[in-house]
This record gives sequence, structure tokens and C-alpha cells, in this order.
Amino acid sequence: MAKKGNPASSSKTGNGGELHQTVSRDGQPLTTNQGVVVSDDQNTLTVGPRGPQLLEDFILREKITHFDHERIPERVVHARGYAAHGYFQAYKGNGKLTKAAFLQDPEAQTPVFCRFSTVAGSAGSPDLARDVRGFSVKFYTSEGNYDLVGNNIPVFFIQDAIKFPDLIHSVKPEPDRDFPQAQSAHNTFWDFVSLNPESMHMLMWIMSDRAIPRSFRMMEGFSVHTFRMINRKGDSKFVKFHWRPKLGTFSVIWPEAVKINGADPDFHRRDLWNAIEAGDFPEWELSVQVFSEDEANGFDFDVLDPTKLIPEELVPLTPLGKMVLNRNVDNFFAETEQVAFCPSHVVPGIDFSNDPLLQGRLFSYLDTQLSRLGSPNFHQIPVNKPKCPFANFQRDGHMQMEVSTGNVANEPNSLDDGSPREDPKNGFTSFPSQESGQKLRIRPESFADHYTQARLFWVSMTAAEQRQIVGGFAFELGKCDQVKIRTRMLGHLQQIDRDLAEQVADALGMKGSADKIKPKVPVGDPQPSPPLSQYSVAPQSLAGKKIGLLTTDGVDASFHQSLVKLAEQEQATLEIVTPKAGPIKTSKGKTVMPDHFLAGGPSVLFDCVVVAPTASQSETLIADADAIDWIRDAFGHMKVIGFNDAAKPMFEKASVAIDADEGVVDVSDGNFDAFTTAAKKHRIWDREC
Ligand code: HDE
Repeated sequence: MAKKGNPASSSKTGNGGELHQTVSRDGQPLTTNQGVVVSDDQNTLTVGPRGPQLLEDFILREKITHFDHERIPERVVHARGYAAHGYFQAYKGNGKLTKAAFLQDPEAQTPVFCRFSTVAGSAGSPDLARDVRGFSVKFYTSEGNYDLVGNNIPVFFIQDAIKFPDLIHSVKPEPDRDFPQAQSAHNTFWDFVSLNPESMHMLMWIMSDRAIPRSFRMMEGFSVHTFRMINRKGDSKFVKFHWRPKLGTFSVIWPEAVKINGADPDFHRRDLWNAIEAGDFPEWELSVQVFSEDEANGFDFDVLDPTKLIPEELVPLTPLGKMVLNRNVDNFFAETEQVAFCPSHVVPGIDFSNDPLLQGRLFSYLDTQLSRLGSPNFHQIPVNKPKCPFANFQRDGHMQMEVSTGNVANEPNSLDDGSPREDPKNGFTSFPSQESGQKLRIRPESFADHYTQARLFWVSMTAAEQRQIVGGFAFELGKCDQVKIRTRMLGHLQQIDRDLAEQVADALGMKGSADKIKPKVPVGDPQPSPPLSQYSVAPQSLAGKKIGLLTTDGVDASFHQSLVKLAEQEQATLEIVTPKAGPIKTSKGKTVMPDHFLAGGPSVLFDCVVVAPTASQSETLIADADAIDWIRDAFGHMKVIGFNDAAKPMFEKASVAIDADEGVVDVSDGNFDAFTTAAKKHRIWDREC
């Protein structure tokens, strides 16, 4: 990726569009920031070899001062994130729906920058925290930058922006002790949400495995809010945006997440980086649910309420195009850290709804960028800069990068005919919706049902997904030491589903101790909506997944080759784990470099595993606790496990029966058919029953 040879070179998008200037300093002497060549970068200027330092050492002072200011404030939420470049391409013209140019031409590729994030943790927190994931996309369109700043969960905790600081304060580390980090499993969070029944729907999603995705590449994205699209004639429709990953939507399970956070805290960022470096470009389909204002008025929930989703059975998805991420960043700070998303960045053809959470966000993001990036000129930072021309009379400010010419910095003017002018025909115009009413601080009655859609989510889950949700609630509430919070939550869960409430109460050892809660409106009895479940609709595939092979020096060459082929055929990755880090030789003498040594490559890092030592090395492995844990964990995490003859004693030691179920497969003869069929099901869910 590094551009060699030129002092400055430009990165290109897949479609050849120029993205930004990178600086290579190959072959140049080391200089100060003023360009003065440095003769000695190892020693400070002192009086004699053992004497005091001199204040005049401008080389030392410049270097240290710059270092002292290297950090900028991390994002107040979504601090931990990772991003990549790519492009968006419409499938066809969508002129009937919107005039937005980037959604019209199927031949054109619009450059994008996409950042995924967790919400609660600091920038250095682990990737597998239980949390909603941010899914932000900046489209560098020909009509200006459009930011679609969404999440991987289609609803949110609160209905009004004024509650956001309280929500975030409750989930962040408690202010006196500054822990727990990147966790909702503590008193203040559960106290807040249990006092805000509007959170119930979101809590169901957060306690499900949606909150611990397998990979950014296997995550859906949602706008959460309703937006408007407007066509050339000025007709408007409401829309909700959906991103669907080509690989399908998959998650890890909680016991895995806990271990992955220790084994590889960068699990998600490493996965995205490696996939893109390998040319295995992740892809998502962008769709919208389109509906008129009249249709919206007929729904039994309010489309302006961000705690509600629109079931696909009610409004199906209309695909608009695809996004492909095909280039890693050149510099994490310059790009991923400095990228500034604002939901208020829209282009002609896209407009806002009156969702009160969205309306608050339209203010918040610009404000936060000013304090985070420190200047109203943050739009001039390469990753934020529009790739279409932009011109106005805004001037000066900290870190102004542009040298404006001429004596005119006002509009209207008659002194500079070439200066920028308004364009009433093509410029952005807001949809002229009729708005009237009293000034009030009041929640609409149409926002009052907090339980029906929480129940919709529950009844749409497979039995295995329901078990994970119960486990999620039990874990989190178990970390609250205030019994009053637990009983309040159990009261809410009873409104959602009696069975759910009972299972959670049982897991907590608190049967029969739920608070009595009276919902404001009767709770509905919705029909399941299968697309809400990950595993009702998951593709049976190994694409994008990782097979781990635990083996040893002398591995059977044809066995190894069959697995390499299998991974290729299934578009999966094979990674080799060996007891020690150094290279091994196959039975035919070929050198193979392992990807992990055993203690650094536990089986939690893989989607399915094969244990195939040589007979002689199996005796050593049997005495290695890491090797036995490898098998035990894989079995406990419901993974499909292949084994050869030599591995059998290890399974015995791990107390995993080699005929336990369809997911423990003898692959001694090098035939992986049964293994592959089982692994494509992702997990052997029945193992936990
Ligand atoms: Fe954000 N949010 N948010 N948010 N949000 C930020 O902006 C805020 C909300 C989301 O990758 C901040 O640049 C308020 C919903 C993402 O850089 C801040 C409210 C959704 C990202 C902010 C919300 C989101 C942010 C922090 C309630 C899903 C990461 C740093 C009214 C639709 C963007 C920053 C990135 C980031 C405020 C609620 C998504 C403080 C006030 C709902 C993906 O401005």
C-alpha cells in the first residue's frame, strides 16, 4: 500500500478516482518541520557530555512539543472504530424515488469511506464488547458529501435526543470509580434503562448476539430513523435504510466473546484489514423500505419513533445498489480518527423526518466535530473533503489550509463576477412539509407502546437465539448488585413475554420477584418476522469464515492440501496452529509457516476447527493444557470439529466424545464432505440443550 519513490503520491479508488495525497519520505534526509536537516537525532544539546540541557535546542523542543500534542479528544461515544475505503454503485436509476445523483447511474462508482465502531468503550477497548455497532458511511458524491450514520441494530434506546447524555453517562464507566470499561453490565446502565421502558425493544437486540458480531463483514446496518427521499418533480416518500452483508449476518456467542477479548482484542479490525489485504473485499447491499405518509399513518406504530422498526412483511426492501470496501487506510489517525460524520450532511434528493432523536443528532455531530477536531475547517482534512468542487465565502479559522484570493469575501457582491453564486434550480431545497402546532415539551401518544415490538423481536427468534438472549439478560443483571433494579427489569420482561421473564428470573435465582408494571397501552401479540432472526435466514456457507487446523511438524501433506483446497473452494480462510511458532515441515518435506502458536491461537479465533497432529506429536499435545482447552472450547462453543486418528486420545482427555453429534467428524481419510456440510450450519446449536 505504501507509495514508494515519490515525496507525495495519491491513492486511487477502485474506479480510479483520486482520494487523497499520501506523503512518502523515502530517500529524504530527516528534517525539522521547518525543513532544516537534522544532524543528530539521538542526543540532546547539552553543556559538556554530562552537563545540563540547553533551552536553545529547538530540535528537541519542536519534536517533544509535537509529541505532547499528538492526541486529540477521542469521540465521546463510538471512540473505538475501524474503517476502510471503497465504492458505492447503484444497480439502476432510481429517479422515481429520488433525484440524488449517486443513486442514478449504474455505470458510476461513488467513492465511500466506511467506519464501524462500538459505542461505550474507549478507543483502546476490546472489539467484542457487548454493544451496538456504529455503521457510518460517507459517500463522496458529485453533489457533495452524504453521510449515512447508522447502527447495526434498527432501533435505539431512547425516543428523544434530550435523554442521550443520560443514557451515555449511565453506560460509560461509573464516574467515581471509572469502571467498568466497555460494558453495560453494571448498576447505572440497568437503573437508567429500567426506568425508561422505551428502551425495552433495544434491550432485546442488545442482549441478543447481534451485539457481538462475528465480523464487521457479517453485520447489517440500519438508518434507524425514517428519512425522506424526494424526486425531481418534488414528490416525497419516507424511507428507512438497510445495509445487508453479502456474507450473511453472523455472530459469536457470549462465552466466545469473553475469551476473544483476551486472545485478540483487535479481532474485528484485524478481520477487516486482513480480508481487504487478501483481496477478499466485503460487500453490502443498500436497500430502502419506501412508504408514503398515508401508509405511515395506517401503521400501528409511529414511523417517527426510533424505538420502532418496520417489519419487512409490512414494507419490503427495495435494493438500490452495493457498497464494496476495497482499500485499507494508509494512516489510521489521518483517516479513521479524523473522519467526521454528520447526519446533517445530506445531498439534494434526501431529507430529514421529524424523528425527535434525529433532529437532535442534526445539531450534535457538527458541534462534536468542532471540539474533537478543533477547527471549523475540519472539512478540509483530506478524508472529510468533498471530491466535488466547493466554494463559498467562509474564511479563516484555526488551521485554514486554503489560500483564498481576491478582495471579495461577501455575497451578494458586484465586484467579482466569477465568485460563487446561489443556484435556486439545482441547489439543496428542503421538502416543504406543512408544520404547525403549539410549542410543547411532550411525547406523542403514538410513541407510548414500549413492549409490542420488543415481543415481536422475541417471537421472531429461533430457540437457540432465545437462549442467548436469556443468557445475556442473566449475565448483565447478575452484575447489578441492586436487587431493586433486577426486580424492575423482571417486571418489564414479563410485559414482553412471560416465558422470557421466567427463564431470566430462574437464571438469576429470583423466581417470583418481578415488580408489577402497568403498560400505558395494551401489549400486542405480533406474528413472527423471520428477517429479524439471524439464523432463520442465514446462508449455509463458509464464505468469509476461518477454519483453524491444529497440527504438528510432519503433518500429512495430502491431508493439509485437501484442507487448503477446501478453504479455497468455500471462499474461507485456513489458518494453521502449531505447538511452537517456528515453521513446520509436511510429510513430503514442504515448509509451512504456521499462522499461530498454540498458546497464542486458541480455538475461539476460528469458526470451525480440525485437530490433526501426527501420532508421535499427539503424545506431547495430550500433556498440553492449551491443546486440550482448544478442543474443549471448540466443543463448548458449539463448533464443528474434525479430527484424525492420532487426535482421539486428546478428545478423550478433553471429555469430548468423538461420536457426540454430527459436528464431531472423523476426517482421518482426508474426506471433508461431512465436516463441510456440518460447518456450513455455523454451529451445532443443539449441543447446548
Ligand atoms: Fe450518535 N454520536 N448520537 N447515534 N453516532 C456520535 O459524533 C448523538 C445515535 C452514531 O464513526 C458523536 O463524531 C446524539 C443514533 C455513529 O465517527 C456524537 C444522539 C445512531 C457514530 C453523537 C445519537 C447513532 C456516532 C460522537 C441522540 C444510529 C460514530 C463522535 C440524539 C442511527 C460516527 C461523533 C463515526 C457518533 C451524538 C444517537 C450513530 C457525540 C446526540 C440513534 C455510528 O455527535
